[in-house]
Amino acid sequence: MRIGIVCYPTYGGSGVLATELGKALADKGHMVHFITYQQPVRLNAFHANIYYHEVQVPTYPLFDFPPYESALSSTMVDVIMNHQLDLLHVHYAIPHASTAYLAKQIVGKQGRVVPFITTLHGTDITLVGKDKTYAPVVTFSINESDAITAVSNNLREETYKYFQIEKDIEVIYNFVDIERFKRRSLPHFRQAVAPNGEKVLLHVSNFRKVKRVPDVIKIFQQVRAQLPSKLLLVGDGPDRPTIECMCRDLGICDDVRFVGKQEQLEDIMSISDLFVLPSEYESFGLAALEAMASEVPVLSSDAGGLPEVNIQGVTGFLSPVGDVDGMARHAIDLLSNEALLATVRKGALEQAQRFHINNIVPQYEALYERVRERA
Ligand code: GMT
Repeated sequence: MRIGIVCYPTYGGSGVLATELGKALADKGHMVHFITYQQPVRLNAFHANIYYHEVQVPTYPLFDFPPYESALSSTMVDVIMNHQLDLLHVHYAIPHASTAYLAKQIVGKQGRVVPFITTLHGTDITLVGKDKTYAPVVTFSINESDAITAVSNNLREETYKYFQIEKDIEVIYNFVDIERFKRRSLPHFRQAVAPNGEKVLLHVSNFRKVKRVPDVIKIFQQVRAQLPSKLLLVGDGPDRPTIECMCRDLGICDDVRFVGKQEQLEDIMSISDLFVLPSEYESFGLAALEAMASEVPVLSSDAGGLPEVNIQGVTGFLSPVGDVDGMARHAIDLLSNEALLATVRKGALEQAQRFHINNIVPQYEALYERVRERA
């Protein structure tokens, strides 16, 4: 098939998932055309079946807000017509679903039928999408999609709760490349991060409010008081200055490393003992799944779709949002009990296998076939 993938090219989960999906589809022989405003972070090597089309947004003094959506729709039209796309798969509803709808109408006038699939990822529904400024367009464009998928049952339910959706939303879980995230022994790296055999806690996010990064610091402070430990913070975002201040105020800067937007996440996960994700909401928690594939247990909140991924006592531990003391207690119990740690690490890997890329990508391919037949 000739598939157009539209996503955010950034470090966030939806862009990562879309890029990994495109790469997997290309490996299976499909021709994949990425349409984004920047090269996606994980699209970092040549592949004969992958094409990249950058959306150019010309500016003009009249525009306080350059019309990105128009530029994106026009690029979609151009790629559909010139590369004979069979379908578009857009990730994150805003604004990708409405721009795909417009592109579909335009090519329809030229006699081409190109269905589009919208995959809902999380904040496009639970945070931004339900804001009344966007809600009418989001509702309309989701309903106009030829198929809709959500990355967890929780996100599916949230979508029906907040929007008048008239169509079926299929759940296709996020996936992980188990081979890529297979835990490896990296003694020199581990030694550099934790020279005295400290436990290594890890958090990966975009440092937005929804991630509750201050809770990560509070949990770490309690763990560190009981067990020699280090904290690695991967990613960047608006809460970082607050977090840095917190670390200084608590006098724990020597044990906390901000490592920025790292691409070699699998190496960092390979030297970690516990992944911490105390989010206010998480439709799925892709980074937690990647950690589990690296045999890293997950300490998370029980918000949103996290209980579908992280299983209490099996793959890690869950606590109510904001229960920092409970999370710290779980972390200390786990990290101070080698036998329990070994069992939970095994449980994490087994659970990650359920989300194996080889199980999930065929679900998208089957959906593409059904949508094409119906078009
Ligand atoms: O985590 C973020 O806020 C980024 C966001 C995105 O769209 O890039 O992530 C969402 O999509 C991911 C991939 O499906 C999910 O794993 C994340 O749980 C989800 N984030 C939220 O729901 C907050």
